[in-house]
Amino acid sequence: MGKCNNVMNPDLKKKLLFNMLRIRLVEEAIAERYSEKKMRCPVHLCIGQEAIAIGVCAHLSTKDYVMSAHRSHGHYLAKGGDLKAMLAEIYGKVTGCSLGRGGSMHLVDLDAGFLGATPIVGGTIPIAVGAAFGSQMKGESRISVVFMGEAATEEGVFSESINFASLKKLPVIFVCENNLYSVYSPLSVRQSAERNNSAIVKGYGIYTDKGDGNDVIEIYQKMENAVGHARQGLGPAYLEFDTYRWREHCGPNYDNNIGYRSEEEYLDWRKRCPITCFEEILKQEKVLSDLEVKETVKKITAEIEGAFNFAVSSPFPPEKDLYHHLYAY
Ligand SMILES: Cc1ncc(C[n+]2csc(CCOP(=O)(O)OP(=O)(O)O)c2C)c(N)n1
Ligand SMILES: [Mg+2]
Repeated sequence: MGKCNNVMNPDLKKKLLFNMLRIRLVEEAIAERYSEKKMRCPVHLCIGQEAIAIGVCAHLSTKDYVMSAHRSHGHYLAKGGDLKAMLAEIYGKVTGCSLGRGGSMHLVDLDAGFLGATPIVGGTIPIAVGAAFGSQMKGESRISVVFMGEAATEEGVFSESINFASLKKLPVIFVCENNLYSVYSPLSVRQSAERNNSAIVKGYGIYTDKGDGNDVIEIYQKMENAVGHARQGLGPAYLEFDTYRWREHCGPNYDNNIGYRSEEEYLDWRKRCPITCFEEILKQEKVLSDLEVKETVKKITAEIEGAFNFAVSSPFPPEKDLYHHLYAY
């Protein structure tokens, strides 16, 4: 932190902060209510990683496409996905964004340009490349962005996808959230210490950049360059940001006690909270007051409360529709 660009419009900075805060409050509310056992699908929370979703999506319009994977709530909300429909989906209700059939790991909001998320690690990378290929063939100006965890870069489909994207100079941006772990496996048991994703991707002829995934301004600026590159027709970009998930891989709890990572490491990353650090900077710059934060929290909390009420009071899909939407003919 501390690289906050003073020439940036204060309203934009506050928007970035409050949008991160909204994701945090939504996920904390999910975590709080999860033990009621009314949300019956697994949830992969992105608490601690909110800055990447917000810094990246701030440069996208509704007509641009975004795809994600299992940890997708933040990406869906940052792209403008409907909160009520997301919560209803997690509750398995017919008003959900996938009609209650998919749960947390299958979010989609076509009106917002959120093409979808699926939990097959690496599975959405070629789909985003295909979407970008389609846009290029139709002469459309939109770009496609795919969010992935760092483990997805270990999948064969990643190499095939970046090769094809580079060959065709497709308007696609690969955004890698490197949170150091794949479930309980640290990078050290999965990748050689010499591995350098940026160098690998650069070797395919692709624009790359990397940075601090807990610094929303740095992400915003790096994405600005990547978007400029892709929108000018210069081809794909790969951005990698270091970050850390605070809670267990899957579920609402903390799991540092089980031994795959240390409490010390976790506490170190908590000190680098993307939200509180940025809030402090904005207060020091005197563009943000305690009262403004309080009022915003109140507003967001009311919105979340309303969305949970909508989800809880919505009906389940009717039994007669059980066999609908299984195959597309
Ligand atoms: C092809 C495939 N292999 C394994 C899994 C099981 N799995 C689900 S999430 C996950 C971890 C992925 O780690 P990463 O991509 O770094 O994302 P993170 O969970 O850290 O956000 C794994 C191995 C899967 N869903 N798909
Ligand atoms: Mg990871």
